[in-house]
Amino acid sequence: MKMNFKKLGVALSLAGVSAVSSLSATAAEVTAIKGDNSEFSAANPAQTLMVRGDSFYNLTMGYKGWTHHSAWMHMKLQHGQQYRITATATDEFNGEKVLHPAIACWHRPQREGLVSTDYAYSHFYNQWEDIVDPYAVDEVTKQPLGQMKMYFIKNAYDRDGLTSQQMTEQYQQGNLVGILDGQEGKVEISFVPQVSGVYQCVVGGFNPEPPINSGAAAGVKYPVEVSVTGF
Ligand SMILES: [Ca+2]
Repeated sequence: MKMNFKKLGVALSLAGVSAVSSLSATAAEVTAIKGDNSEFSAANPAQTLMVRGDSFYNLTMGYKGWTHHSAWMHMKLQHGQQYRITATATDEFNGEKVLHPAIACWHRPQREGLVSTDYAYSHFYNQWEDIVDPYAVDEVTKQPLGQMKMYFIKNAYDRDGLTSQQMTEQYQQGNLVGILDGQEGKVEISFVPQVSGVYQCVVGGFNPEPPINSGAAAGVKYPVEVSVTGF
């Protein structure tokens, strides 16, 4: 029996060493979005962003958002002010808006030791959770970038006129918020920051309808006018 306990002790301490070394070796590899990360401010509160119709909720990404087919935005917001972010698809097909825009926002503090807003955590993103990791590196250069800290605020997608409502059970539990505001192709969210600082949002398309839901048209990015009020 004693022998067995000794062996067990050795095995446990080896497991401990292995856990520590694997922890330091498993940095999150984060992906650059610098070319697709627009700054919004009082001087530049409205811009046209380009997104794929299926970028916010995509089967091939496990129903998560597709980082490089969505558009990213970042801005400095003040505690206690109310901000409204509006996304409107501008293209029409046979007189209908078939791209349903969606938005998700996070508080993303920026200071030394934290990953810049020019990086997304992965090639896919969860649309409703905090994204926190103690150790991130650039996926290409392997340069250490610091800690990833994104604290979820809220999300919404345009549900008006949406006929393709197939959603997995997980997504029907209120994690993604469908908004009916009577205007197809448009969605908006508003919130009051609890702390002043940098906030980052992603804009994408949710369950596109024909003719942009399949074939070559599904691989195209379409314009979405995005505006922020409250600066
Ligand atoms: Ca709408």
